[in-house]
Amino acid sequence: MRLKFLAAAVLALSTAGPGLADILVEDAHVWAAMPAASSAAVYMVLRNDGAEDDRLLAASAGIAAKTMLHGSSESDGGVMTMTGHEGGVVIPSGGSHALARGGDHVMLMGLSEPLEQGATLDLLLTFERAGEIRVEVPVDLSR
Ligand SMILES: [Cu+2]
Repeated sequence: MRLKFLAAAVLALSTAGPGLADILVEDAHVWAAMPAASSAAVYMVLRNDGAEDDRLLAASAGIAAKTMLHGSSESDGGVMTMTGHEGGVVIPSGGSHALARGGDHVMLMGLSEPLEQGATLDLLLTFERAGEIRVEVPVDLSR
């Protein structure tokens, strides 16, 4: 009970800080092909309720040696390639942008420990306007 209360309090803090209200992070989860994978992807829907476009500039997670913003594209031959989003990912005002399988994602590389189904991972997102937003992301290898 006590733990549950603490978790709720932390969640409230992370979404009610100054300047953070315009960006909402929904349905975030960490996915990897297997628990022992050395890299993983984080997917989520980013909603922007603000009057101006925002941009996801960077992400970081303590569990990963390196974290990057990636986009995916499929070649004519059906081969998926990932490329870095150097300029960030735009979240349109009044709209949303999905980081999803086969598209944009946060790439965690050089994981220091295996991913455990149901565990949560601390992810820090940096936006051009909204600043830093901390998200507790559940590991879900089943999706
Ligand atoms: Cu990637």
